[in-house]
Parts: sequence; C-alpha cells; structure tokens
Amino acid sequence: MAILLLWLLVLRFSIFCGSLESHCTLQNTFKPGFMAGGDFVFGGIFPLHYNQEMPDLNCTYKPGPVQCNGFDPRAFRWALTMKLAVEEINNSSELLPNHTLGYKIFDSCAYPLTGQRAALAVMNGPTEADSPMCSKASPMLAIIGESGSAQSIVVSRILQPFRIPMISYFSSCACLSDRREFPTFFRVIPSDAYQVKAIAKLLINFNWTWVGVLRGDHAYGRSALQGLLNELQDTSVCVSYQEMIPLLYDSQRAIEIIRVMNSSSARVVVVFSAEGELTPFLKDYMNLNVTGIQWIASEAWVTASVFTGSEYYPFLGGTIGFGIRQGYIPKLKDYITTVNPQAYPTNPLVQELWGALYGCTPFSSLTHSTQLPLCTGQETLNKQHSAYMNTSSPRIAYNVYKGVYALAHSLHNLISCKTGNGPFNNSMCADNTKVYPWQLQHYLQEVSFTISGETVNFDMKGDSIPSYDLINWQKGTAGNIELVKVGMYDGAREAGSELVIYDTAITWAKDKSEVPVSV
Ligand code: TCR
Repeated sequence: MAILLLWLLVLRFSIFCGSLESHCTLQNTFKPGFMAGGDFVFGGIFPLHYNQEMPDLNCTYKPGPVQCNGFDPRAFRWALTMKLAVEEINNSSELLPNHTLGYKIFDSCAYPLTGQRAALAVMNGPTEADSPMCSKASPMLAIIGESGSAQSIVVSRILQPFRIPMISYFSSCACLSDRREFPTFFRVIPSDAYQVKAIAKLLINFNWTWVGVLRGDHAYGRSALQGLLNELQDTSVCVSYQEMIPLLYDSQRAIEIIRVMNSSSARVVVVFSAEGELTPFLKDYMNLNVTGIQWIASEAWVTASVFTGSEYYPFLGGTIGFGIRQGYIPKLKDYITTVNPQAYPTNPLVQELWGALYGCTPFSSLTHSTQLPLCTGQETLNKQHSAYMNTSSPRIAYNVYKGVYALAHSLHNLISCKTGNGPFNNSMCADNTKVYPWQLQHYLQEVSFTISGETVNFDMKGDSIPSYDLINWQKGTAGNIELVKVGMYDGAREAGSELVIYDTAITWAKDKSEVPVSV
C-alpha cells in the first residue's frame, strides 16, 4: 500500500510538481550529495554512510530528515569516481562532443528503503541544478547504482515502470540476472554464479577430490553453496561436509565445526562468508591452534584488510580466492586529492570526510552538529588514509568508471544514429532533443567498447563479461599478509580456458610451495 502511494506520488509529481508541496518538501530534505546540470543527466546511488538510525515513528509532528551515521570514505571515493568519469567525458572531444552530461548523486546509507528514496529523488528531477524549480529539467536517463544487492533489488523495482536502466557496480546476487523480474538491471560486477564456476574449476584443476564447505547464515552463503554443489555435479570433486556459521555467533557451535574440519581428511575448505561473521570464527580457530587448513576464500572476504596482520599469517597464509578484477583509472588519484573543505565549502559530505579522516570539523558553524574539534586547515591527504586514498588498484571504483563509460558510449551511439537507419520502428532514430530512457536501454544492450584493455558489453540478462583476479595471501616483508595476484578468471577467453593460474607464484597453507593434498 505504502509503495503504491509512493508511486502515485512520483507519477503525480511529474505532472503537477509545483502544486505538490508536501512532495517538494521530501525533495528538500533529501538532497543529492553532488550534482551538476547537463543536456543529459545520470543518477548515482552510493552507500555514503554505512548505517541509518531507526526512522522516527512518532506521527504527531513532521518527520525530520533521514539520519545516517558512519561516513564511508570508500563509497565516497566511488561517488567521486562517477563525478570524475562524467567530467572526463564532458572534456572529451571524441565521446559525446557538443553534449554535456550532468549527474545527481544520492546516498542510500546502505539501506534498501533509503535506496528507494534515493531512486525516487533521482527520478523526480527538479533540484537546485535545474532552475526554475520544477520546469525544464534535463531528462534523467539512467542510474549508476546501487551497491548491495538488497538495495539494487528495491531500486530496480522502482525504476522498472519508468523503463529507466540502471548499472550496478557491486550487486553480485545471481538473483538479479532474472530479466523478467529485473528488466532494466545491468551490472559491471560478475554475478556470483560465475564465482562458483571459477571456484569449481579451481578445485578440479588442483585435483582436490574431497573438500569442506563453510558458509554464513544468509542468502549469499546459501545460494553460493547451492551453486557450488551444482557446479561440482558430475566432476571429480566431492563435498565431505557443509557447515554453517550461525547468525547469532555461538562459540560452542564454532568449536564443533572446527573439530569436524580438523578431523576430516579434506584439507581444503571453501568459505562463503563476509568478514564480519568470520572474525569471531577465526578467533576461535586460532585459539584452538589449528593449522594446515587450506582456505578457499569467497569474493566477499578474499580482499578483506582486517585479516592482514602478521598474527594471522600462520593460520591464514596461503589462502586463495577470486576477487573483483582490478582496473586502472589514470586520473583518480590526482582527482580525489583535490577534494577538501576549502574547495567544497558548502558540501556536508566533504566535511564529513574530514571528520572521518582527521577527527575534526572544518568549519566552526558546523560544530553544533558534531562533537569534533575544529580542524587546523593544515590537514593533508596522504597514504595513511587508505580507505579513501587507495586508488592504485581500484576494484569497485573501476566498476563505477566502467558503468559511466558504458552509459556514455550508449548515448553517443544513440546520438550518432543516421536518419532512416535507426533501430526503432520504421528504422527511426531517437529524437536527440527528447531521448527516453528505454531508447538508451536499447543502445546499452547493444554497446561494446574497450576500456583499460578490457571489452565491456552486456548479455541479454544485463550481465557483463565476468572477470576475476585470483588472489593469494602471501607473507609480506613485515610478516603481515599481502594480497598477490596469481592468476585470473577471464570470461572473455575461450570456453574451458577461462581460468589462468601462475602456479609457481602461489604460496600454499603452512608456507608450502607444493599443492596441498585434499582427499
Ligand atoms: N556484492 C554483494 C556484497 C558484497 C560484499 C563484498 C560485502 C560483495 N563483496 C565484500 C562485504 C565484503 C559483492 C552484494 O550485496 O551483492
């Protein structure tokens, strides 16, 4: 019912926007993080905060704005990457010359319902960038977003009636490949369905005949396990046990699981889990002083920085798994170092970034909302701010970058349509002065271009060519764990030879160079 009402609001808003005062109020309390006008506008939705306060359910006064906490510099970097990509394209004389792109970037607070609000706000067009209010808004053609699959599911359902395409940079749930349910969903991160294919190939490649599987108690763990079991059918690999780390962590249960692992002759254990639930489990594992397990990490924890301390090496060294492919964004580092409160004095997100990085607030006028001391103005960005500054090998930021370029190339092709040779009814082209999102989706489905040496295109399910880096946890100079690329899974290669492994580069569990045996 509530959703129906919201839809009605959206529909009515686009017709009588000026008169719907209450809705314009919603608009005003939910402001984009960054915004710029242009001939064509793309929306962006990013989890700029990682949690949100419970909504105020007291209806005796006007509800206040959504309160989000936990500013996330990493997601902020993703959002800036979108801004960078749009600005690069606007400066390009090859891609979309004579046209400017605009953007409106909103925060979902990593929360599905706020993602929903963000989607509605992006679609509702008029904001300060378009003046006068509510008139002459540039068409909002597509969205880059969302991050988590739960948010993308909601956002996709909202965009669907309006036929607005979206490209997700982080949602990997295989469930999103169902075109009947998510007809306008595209993504530049591989579906988890490919991850289990890659893991199955890895297990077969090393002749491990018996393996254990451990998973978290959530949809990701459940569907990954199911997927792996399917992939292993009719192969030489058998699963000797499947265990689940309980949602409400329970040491007793964990110790039982560790006993099972330790007594099995299957030394290889595949773990589908996020770092959160794995942390207490690994603590118990280390307390019991068990070693000799060869861990196969799922994408969700293979790049986790929380386990890279030297204390983990005896237990986790040799871990191997598939991570999202790294790319290269030449201008990203310089770009994000230009962001500071002086350059963006009115942007609250930039102020929050300073709070997150330096524990200070840049302007005294803002101190009422925070308890932080005033910044000195001498704060400079450096490597130590890794969550924000780690730009040397972006994975998700690179996906964002690819996504924006995919939209730009599609729009470029749409605009370059030769009269009488178009893809629409009667060989018509789109009217460049009045492009509809569904017309852009046609071109997005067809687009194919190269970026960073990689071809980008989409299959009929909206999935792009899957590619992963094979990552191995090796001993760094300080005894810590370093993530080393030891191969890849590249869906662009011929069927059967997608997996490429640099065998001699791998360090296995217990610091060994021979492949462990697991039978
Ligand atoms: N996409 C997941 C969430 C997720 C994740 C992770 C969470 C991915 N990778 C790493 C923690 C750590 C990939 C989603 O929601 O689709």
